[in-house]
Amino acid sequence: MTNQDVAEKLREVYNLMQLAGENRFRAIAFDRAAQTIEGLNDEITAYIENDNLTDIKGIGKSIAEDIKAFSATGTMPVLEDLKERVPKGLIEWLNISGLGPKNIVKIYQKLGITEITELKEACQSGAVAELPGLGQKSADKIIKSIEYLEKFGERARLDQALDIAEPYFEFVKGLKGVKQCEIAGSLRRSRETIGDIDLIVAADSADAGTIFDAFVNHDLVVEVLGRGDTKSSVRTENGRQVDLRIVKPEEYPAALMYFTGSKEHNIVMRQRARERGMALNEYGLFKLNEEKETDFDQPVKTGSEAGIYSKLDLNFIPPEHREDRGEFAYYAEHESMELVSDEDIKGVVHAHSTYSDGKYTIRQMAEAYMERGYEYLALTDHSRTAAYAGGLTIDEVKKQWEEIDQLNEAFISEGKSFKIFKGMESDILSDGSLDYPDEILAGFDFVIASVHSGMEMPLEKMMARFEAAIKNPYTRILGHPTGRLLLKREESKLDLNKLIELAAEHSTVIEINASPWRLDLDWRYGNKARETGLITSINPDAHSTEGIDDIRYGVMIARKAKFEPARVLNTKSVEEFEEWCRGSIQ
Ligand code: DGT
Ligand code: CA
Ligand code: CA
Ligand code: ZN
Repeated sequence: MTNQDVAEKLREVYNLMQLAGENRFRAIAFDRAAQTIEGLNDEITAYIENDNLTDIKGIGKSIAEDIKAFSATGTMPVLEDLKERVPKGLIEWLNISGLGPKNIVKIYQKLGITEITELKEACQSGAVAELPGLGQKSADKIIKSIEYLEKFGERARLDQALDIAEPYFEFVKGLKGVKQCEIAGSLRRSRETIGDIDLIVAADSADAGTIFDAFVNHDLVVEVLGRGDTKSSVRTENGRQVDLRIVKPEEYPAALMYFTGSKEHNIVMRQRARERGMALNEYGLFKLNEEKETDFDQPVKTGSEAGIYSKLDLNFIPPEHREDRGEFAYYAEHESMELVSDEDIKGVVHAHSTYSDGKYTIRQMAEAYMERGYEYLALTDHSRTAAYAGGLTIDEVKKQWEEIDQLNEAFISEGKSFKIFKGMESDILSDGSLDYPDEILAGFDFVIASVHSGMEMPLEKMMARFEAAIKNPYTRILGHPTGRLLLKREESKLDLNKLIELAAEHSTVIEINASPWRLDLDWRYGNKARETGLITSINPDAHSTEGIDDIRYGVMIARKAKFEPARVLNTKSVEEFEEWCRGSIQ
């Protein structure tokens, strides 16, 4: 039973409670508990064994009992009870934007339908429009949302969201009357998936109309979802919703902070404000009056986000750390945290060539990296068991080594200072062994060990498999540890806290796979990684020359996971990387 398993169960309770019309605060307690458990640095099972679950912030007696029941029986009485009361199909309705739990229950009770397809029909037939408090407009909105869900799903990957947000941001920034503009929301926080895109603009209200006109008429827009005095929403070509909010210049810092989130971060900020006799909301920071209410006539001068943090006895918290995962304790004490950035990355680790499933030759890949200013390419084609990906036989490995030697010599004679390293992405076989005999493994400069098959093993077997791989002295890096494909394929069952401990103990690097499909090691384990001194490597897993540019997404996630340059392998210079390969430095 992993922390993730427990969190998912608690969230299921939360969703069902909303539909069952349970007390809202009781429901939210389950959501908060799920969030806390996802962020734990230790295994929940240890708390169960020691019978001290209630030591965890936000876990009360009753939820502790539920967790214990889940651990003992695989379910919880509260969940079973809810499942009997709430029809299964309704849970999916929560994904329909503009349809809250109250209306879901109303439609279900009056019309007796539970499937999304039935709901769409009921909206089309006029049955939903006749219900009190709903109407034709609501029904049309529901239809649109269902069609949108059918087509695009709820969330987008980071790269898809940036592809829309960046051109939009550049466009809005240049409009007349825009004094300040920023991308807010989950995208500013560098989350790995994005619901909708939030833009915040500071402008005088006299200019808002023309700014909104330009916004809703932009080329990327396929549908205008709403147009108001302070907010407009559009749907774009790739299905993403973009919200634009225009605020008064003096409200901008607080609005930017509010709409950057996260919700959990905002809640703590508001508490801190109250503890200091102030109120924080999306309009600003204000003094409290004698009745302890927000006194809008007494704004506290802040000037910027940093100014707000400072009034609440905090140093500036970078957006990527605003998740209520330890940032308050840290930034109360420290002015800043050193974080890796794009410029720190010196070399490219984890790339494929035509020897396995890459699109380009080794030389073409090397030249593309050289052009981008990198010092080295640590090439890692697939190993022989990965036949579907053109894994290399022992003869092919030897041939590749020869070619790399020749290329490195050629670079020297061409006066290019660039080096290719002989790496391998070896499959971790189901028993945890690597894919070649030791005498071949010894010939590589380094080996990345990755799981590519048997990803649905039970937790214990999977952990034993990884443990064997980590303990193999030829393994220097673990590749994409969870095997997930975001919004497409689930993660393998893994105890990641334990895996990080093991890897750190054996000086094994765990990569952050920078492909926007993967982005694991997940940033949620950043605190654990920091605590154990784990080293990562920001690896594009490039199968083409364009794939290299994915490094950017990996850097975003590494920053969110609190990695400083010294704990990122590929910030090493070519000489340092050579030494690392020889095993003389960690
Ligand atoms: P997303 O769009 O699902 O990827 O995630 P966000 O974080 O961008 O969420 P979104 O777009 O619903 O709202 C943007 C920010 O606005 C969010 O991060 C925090 C703030 N916010 C929205 N609703 C609430 C709320 O009910 N309470 C608080 N405290 N903040 C909220
Ligand atoms: Ca958003
Ligand atoms: Ca939004
Ligand atoms: Zn791989």
